[in-house]
Amino acid sequence: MKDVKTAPFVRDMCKMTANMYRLGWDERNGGNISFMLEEDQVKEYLDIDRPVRNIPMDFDASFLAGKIFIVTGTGKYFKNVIDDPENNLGIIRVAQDGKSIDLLWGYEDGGRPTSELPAHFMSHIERLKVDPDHRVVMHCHCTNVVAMTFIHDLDEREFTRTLWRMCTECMVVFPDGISVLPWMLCGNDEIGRATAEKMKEFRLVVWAAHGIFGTGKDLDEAFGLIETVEKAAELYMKIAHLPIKQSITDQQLWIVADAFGNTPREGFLEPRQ
Ligand code: 2HA
Ligand code: ZN
Repeated sequence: MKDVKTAPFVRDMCKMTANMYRLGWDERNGGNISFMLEEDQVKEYLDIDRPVRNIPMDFDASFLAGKIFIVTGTGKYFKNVIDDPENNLGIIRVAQDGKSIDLLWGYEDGGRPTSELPAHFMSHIERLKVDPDHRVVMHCHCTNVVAMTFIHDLDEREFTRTLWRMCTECMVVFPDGISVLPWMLCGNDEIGRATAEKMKEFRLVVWAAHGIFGTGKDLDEAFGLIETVEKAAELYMKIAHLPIKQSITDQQLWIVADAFGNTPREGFLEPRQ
C-alpha cells in the first residue's frame, strides 16, 4: 500500500491550505475544506474496511452514505497543514445510517472534522443533486468580501450586480451569481441548512460578517470562484468611497455573457435593449 501522505488529494489539500493561509483568508483556525474522493483512488493508499475510529454526528447525512471525504480538522490552523497533515486532516467515510463517520486516516491527536461539517455535508448533498460532478466545499474568511458585507446591501441581486461590475472576468466566472446570508451563529445545523438551501441554486454563498462558501468539481474550481469574488470585492472596497466616473453597464454585461456563452442568473440584469 502506498503512503497516503504522497497521495495527490493529500498533497493538493496541503498546497491549497498553505496558499489560502498566505492570502490572509484563514487566520488562526479560520476556514475549512471538504473534498469528496473516489473509493478506488483511496483504496490505493488505505484499507477502507479498517476504520481507525467512529465519530458520531448529530444530523442526518444518509444521502452521502459510504462517501469518502478528506476534511480539515476542527480547531486546526491552515498554516500548519502542510507540515503536519496527519494531525490537521482526516479522511472520513459516512456510515450507512448517515449518523456517524468512520475515520480512515488522520486526526491522529484525537481530533475531529471541522465544526462546519453540517454546512459542508448539507451543501454537498444539494450540490450533488444539481451537479453530479460536484466534489468540493470550501469555506474561508476572505477579507474584502467580509468587509463588503458591512457597507453593501445584503440583497443577493444587488450584491451580485456590484461584484459583476467590478471586473469583466466576474460575468465569465460566476454568471450564476452569489447568494448572501445575514449574520447567523456559525458551526451549527441551522446555518448549515440555510447555506444548503442557497446551494440548491448557487455555487457561492456569503455569510455576512464572517466569510464565504465556494463549491466546485475540484479544489481549483472552488478556489477560483472564491478568488474571483474576493478580487471584485477588493476593487469595490478600493473605489466605494470615491466619486465613480464610469462603470460596466448591464448592456455591456450582456455582451460579456454572450461572448462567453454564459447565461446570467435570471432577473439579475436589466433586460437587453
Ligand atoms: O473553522 O471558520 O466558521 C473555523 C471557522 C468557523
Ligand atoms: Zn468561518
